[in-house]
Amino acid sequence: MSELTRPLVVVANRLPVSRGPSGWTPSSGGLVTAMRPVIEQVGGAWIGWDDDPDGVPQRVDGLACDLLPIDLSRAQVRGYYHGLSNRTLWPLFHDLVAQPVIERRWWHTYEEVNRRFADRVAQAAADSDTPPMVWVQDYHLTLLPAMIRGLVPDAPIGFFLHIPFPPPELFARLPWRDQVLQGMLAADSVGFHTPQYRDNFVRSVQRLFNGVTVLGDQLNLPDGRQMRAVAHPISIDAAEFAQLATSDDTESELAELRAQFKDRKVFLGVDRLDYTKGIRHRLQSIELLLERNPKLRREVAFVQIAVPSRDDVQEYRDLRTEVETEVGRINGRFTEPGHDVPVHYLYRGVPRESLAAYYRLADVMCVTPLKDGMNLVAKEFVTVQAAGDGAGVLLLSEFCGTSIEFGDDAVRTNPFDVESQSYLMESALELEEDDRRARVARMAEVVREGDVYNWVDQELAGIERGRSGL
Ligand code: GDG
Repeated sequence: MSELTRPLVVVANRLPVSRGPSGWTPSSGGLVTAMRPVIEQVGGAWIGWDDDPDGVPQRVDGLACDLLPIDLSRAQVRGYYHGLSNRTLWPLFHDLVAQPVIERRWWHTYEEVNRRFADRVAQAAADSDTPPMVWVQDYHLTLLPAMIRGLVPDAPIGFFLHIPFPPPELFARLPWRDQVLQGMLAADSVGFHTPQYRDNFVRSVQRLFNGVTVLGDQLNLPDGRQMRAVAHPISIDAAEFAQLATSDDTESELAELRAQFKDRKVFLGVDRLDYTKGIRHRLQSIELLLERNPKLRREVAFVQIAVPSRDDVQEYRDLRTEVETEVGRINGRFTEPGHDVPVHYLYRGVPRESLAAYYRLADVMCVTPLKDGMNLVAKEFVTVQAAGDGAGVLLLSEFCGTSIEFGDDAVRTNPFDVESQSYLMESALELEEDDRRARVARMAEVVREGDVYNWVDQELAGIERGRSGL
């Protein structure tokens, strides 16, 4: 574990807690799990937007840090979150798989909200004897490192981008490209999932600013400062998922699912309902597959778990309509009298044990985004499969960060080529069982070796190193 000598302040769009029937609990994501031991060791705070009408408690059992909420007005949420973050930056950073919307008033709100976050960091720093290490997460807060640098000059600052960084010629379309880069460059270390995103960032900096020199990971800036741009692939808590894979609850869910899908091969998709995830293209491939192979209409089932996401945004509501129309059309065309429908569509999230049971059940896991920073579903799937001695195939888009780590052990697909993708789905069913099991085991080993604890260590050590100019 990282040897931090100062308190840590994490800044993210949301706070890492959620309110359930039995009160407030830490959220279940990997980032929160991995941060827990570090925060327990050095103490600190987490700053994030909170919209709970009754407010968030200052502490929640199981998370040893102060929760410092930021409340935003409806107009701020519209401009900063739904607008600039999710309708401008999100599509632009995902290689324009949807058209970004450029709205100057959103930009002003984005600046204003980033400033609110920075002021909160400054307050937290004022309460601490030594300047804390500040670790900023993601595209909602790109301006924050520069703002914090102005308010707390001695704090080591890190920034991690959870989504891709686009090629310079796409990034250059952003009217506020200089401000975004200046914001990020003020950090001591800026982290990306892959060397390609990192290089895109560095090339954008070189294209837009004169006098920047690059030496390995280090950038020497015209004002004499040095900082680092690094590739640190995020991951999951592999041990926790391996345990979940064979828990009693998962086993009993799995037994029910196996009875439900008896004698059928199961293809699985698990995604937020987002246009970057390639769900429509996937359904089109399924349609072609069933068109070509009447026999498969009874022999396979496609389960798509589509977790509701950003349904305040028009593009996401449109996507839902398109996906549901496609599911209806496939089932309408290919359901045979007296038999079950080929596509099972769940528009909801499921509990973790059910998710693990679906991962174990799947014969082919379809992770086919058009663009995805990393994609943790793929890592969770191989981990759960391997723990259950499974032999499921991972059909994996070449346009996500995970594909770099898994190489040819996944069946790699170009999701834009829906016809080839439909043939790959077919051939996935034909791989030998021993081969499939060996591939899963190798991919799970890759995940085990680079789990989320490892990622947190790399990131925090990188910030220290960036700060000290090493
Ligand atoms: C962003 C980047 C990057 C999904 N369905 C259920 C459920 N999930 C959980 C999965 C997984 C997480 O949600 C999704 O993570 P992804 O990485 O796949 O995708 P994004 O949400 O788009 O995340 C991405 C990530 O940030 C981290 O940097 O990898 O590229 O886009 O953990 O398990 N969890 C439960 N029920 C569900 O139905 N409980």
